[in-house]
Amino acid sequence: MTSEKPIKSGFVSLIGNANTGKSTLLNSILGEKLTITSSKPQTTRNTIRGIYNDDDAQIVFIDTPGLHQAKHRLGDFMTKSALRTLASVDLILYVVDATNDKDMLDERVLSHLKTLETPAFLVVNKIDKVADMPRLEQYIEKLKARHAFKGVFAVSALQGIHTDLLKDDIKESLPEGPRYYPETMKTDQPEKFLIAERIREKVLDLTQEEIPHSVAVTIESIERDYENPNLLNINATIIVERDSQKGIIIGKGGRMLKMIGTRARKDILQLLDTKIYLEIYVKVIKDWRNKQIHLRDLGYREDE
Ligand SMILES: Nc1nc2c(ncn2[C@@H]2O[C@H](COP(=O)(O)OP(=O)(O)OP(=O)(O)O)[C@@H](O)[C@H]2O)c(=O)[nH]1
Ligand SMILES: [Mg+2]
Repeated sequence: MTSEKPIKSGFVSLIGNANTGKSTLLNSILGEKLTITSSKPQTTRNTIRGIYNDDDAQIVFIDTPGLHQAKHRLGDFMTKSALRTLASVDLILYVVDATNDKDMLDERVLSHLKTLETPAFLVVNKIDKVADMPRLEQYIEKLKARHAFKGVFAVSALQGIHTDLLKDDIKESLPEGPRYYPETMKTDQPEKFLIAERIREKVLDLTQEEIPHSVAVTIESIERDYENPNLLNINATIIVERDSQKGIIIGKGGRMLKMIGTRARKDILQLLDTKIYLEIYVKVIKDWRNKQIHLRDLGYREDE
């Protein structure tokens, strides 16, 4: 072994209600887009590790699905897997939306935090959108009275306000330890997952109402092109729950699917830094969100 100087390292879980900006915050601290984000609630469905490295620290962030009242087995899986991460991490970042009063004082989360020994930072996000600062300060006082947070931060994940400060304090709070992952590794997720998520993000951006929640994406194959080794051929499938949804995803004359494909291709090109050819199919699996067997096949596994 080399005589490396000791570093700070540990695991940090991001939890909070849907849409509070957990994934945006993670991407901001990592300095690049790892997890997808959207204005629709319940964007993140799996727990995803994002690994931050510098000379004197390694922080393994765990982005989790937003907590919500589950109406489907999928939702149930999402909330359970988010909460399961909490007992075994070094630090919890409880992310709340400064512009949403209901979100700010969520009794369920606060009482759950009390049952844990894991220290927690309160992260009040989206301060760029707050008009009435004194009112926000009052809320923060109320929250502080409800739980002994180890730190309290008012940030904007989107604009990078105070996120460096938060990162430094996270580092400070971690124990000395090893690098759990190689320095070059950015996530525990395979490339296929990251690609599928980029496609799902475009569906979330372009569709409304129940469609975003009814969609899953799988990658059937990724192959280097025989004739052009700089090109990757990617075959993906968008899965929906009903025939009518299939119609919406394809759109008039295939226009919607084309738009999804064009936007996803641009994004995946950045992710992989190589040219790609993207072929997307659309398939109906009736009521997949409520069927254990489909949830497993689509990567929403209880045991992971
Ligand atoms: N104005 C503002 N918007 C933000 C900020 N952070 C996140 N957002 C927006 O809030 C929305 C939700 O962000 P996400 O990062 O997807 O939220 P999340 O908590 O991961 O959501 P789930 O995965 O559904 O639980 C997106 O439209 C973001 O652009 C912020 O600091 N300021
Ligand atoms: Mg998210």
